[in-house]
Amino acid sequence: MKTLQTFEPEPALGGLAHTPADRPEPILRAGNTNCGGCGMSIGWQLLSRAVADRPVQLVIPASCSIVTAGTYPFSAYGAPIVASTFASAAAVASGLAHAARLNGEKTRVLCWAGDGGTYDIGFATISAAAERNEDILFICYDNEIYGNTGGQRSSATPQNAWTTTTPGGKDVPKKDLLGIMAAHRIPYTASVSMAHLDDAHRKLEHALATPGFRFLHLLAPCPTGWKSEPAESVSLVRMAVDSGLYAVYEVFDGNRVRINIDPTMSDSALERYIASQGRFRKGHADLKALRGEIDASWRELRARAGWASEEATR
Ligand SMILES: Cc1ncc(C[n+]2csc(CCOP(=O)(O)OP(=O)(O)O)c2C)c(N)n1
Ligand code: SF4
Ligand SMILES: [Mg+2]
Repeated sequence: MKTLQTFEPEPALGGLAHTPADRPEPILRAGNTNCGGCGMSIGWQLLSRAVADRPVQLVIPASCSIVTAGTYPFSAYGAPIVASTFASAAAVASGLAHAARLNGEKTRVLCWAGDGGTYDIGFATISAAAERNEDILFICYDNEIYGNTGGQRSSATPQNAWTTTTPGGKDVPKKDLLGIMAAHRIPYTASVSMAHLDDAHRKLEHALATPGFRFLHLLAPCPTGWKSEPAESVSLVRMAVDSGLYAVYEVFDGNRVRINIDPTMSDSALERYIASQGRFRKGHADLKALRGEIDASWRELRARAGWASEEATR
């Protein structure tokens, strides 16, 4: 049964500001329409916990996340949300951040977008807002496909993954968006694992408190698109981290790199990660080649963090 609640805009402020008293509930309310085991839903719970009673405004471009909101006058969200086009999300958020500053509000402005909206279609305004160092926290929940429209490939889709537009498996690797965002020399760039809650919470807290453009990347399993078990979403992220596939690190001002989790580089975690997802079941995943690519990317990351190449501890 749906339990969507009515969203009543605050007349004097156009519905865009709220005080802590307005949100005694999580940002994403219970009874929303997301699939079971949706990593994006888990991401919202993490964000809600970090935001706590801070006043926030959110911009969400086209994605599963904006479908989640429901139809006016209902909303599954317990915070003010602007639904934007893909291309304008970071520009809309820039405007909101400037308005908040000029009005003397303490509101934090956040963009919450999928990989399609971040890596691909919205990238121009994201890059521009990052270059201007706008006071925005941009969070990309990355389910590695265009989930909302039926599971087409994005530039975040991993190599060999089956999608509706890569029926033989994607033939090029995932784009290194974290590296690209860090190259903008923004104050804070980090990857967030939903399987490592203390680290995730610390990063969200830091990102909320830091001024300027901050970028967080959240690997967000999508049971529907990944053809995985809903109950395994958090375990899948843990496997991705343990195997070295998902590097958990942060970059300050584009140059100081800190690795947060030193993975065991477990081959069995990598095997289980691939075997647990139907999107890799077309037989194209080459584990040996994947291991080689993971090792190479870790050599590079370790060098950037100032670690000796074989250093095994934090
Ligand atoms: C310019 C434009 N092109 C295409 C669409 C159709 N569209 C809506 S949501 C979506 C997929 C979004 O993918 P992503 O950003 O990864 O979010 P997800 O659906 O996976 O949550 C697409 C292609 C659109 N709304 N606007
Ligand atoms: S399609 Fe994927 S991202 Fe979209 S609501 Fe379902 S599980 Fe979540
Ligand atoms: Mg997506």
